[in-house]
Amino acid sequence: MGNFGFLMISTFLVLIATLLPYSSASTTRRFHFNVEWKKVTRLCHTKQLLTVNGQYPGPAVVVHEGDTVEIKVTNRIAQNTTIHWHGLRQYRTGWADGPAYITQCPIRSKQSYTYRFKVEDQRGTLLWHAHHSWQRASVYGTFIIYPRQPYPFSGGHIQSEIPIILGTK
Ligand SMILES: [Cu+2]
Repeated sequence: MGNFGFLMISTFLVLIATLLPYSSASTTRRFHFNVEWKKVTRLCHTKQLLTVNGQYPGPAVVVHEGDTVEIKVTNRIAQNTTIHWHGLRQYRTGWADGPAYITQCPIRSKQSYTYRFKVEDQRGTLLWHAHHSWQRASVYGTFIIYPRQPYPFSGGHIQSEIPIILGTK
């Protein structure tokens, strides 16, 4: 092997060593949403409520800036559905945004769709909600993006947090 060959291999190894820490640093966070009916009792009245995983409000999606997010949504009702990640910037993944008939076909009954996107250059408390017909009246939840650590405020840690979702019916 000549000097040139050795130089090429050395350069290649240095390149691999430089890139490895970055490729393994990214975390993928996975969630499974079942859109389903649930019997709910409030103030002595029981009625069917459209929910995700039987929860109202639905499950919180909690991620960190830089994470890849995979949310598999399974439609367990008779009507079509989709979920929209409200306020989230989709960089090069517009098809994962969620509005039915705008960025995707609706998820049909008994079918699933996996939303896959990376959360980049954004942080804070957002909202996800159903984006088909009026399902958003009860199908919604928080989407929390923590900033990269250390946190950019004094003390560097969170004392307490209470997500508040404002909804109408
Ligand atoms: Cu929205």
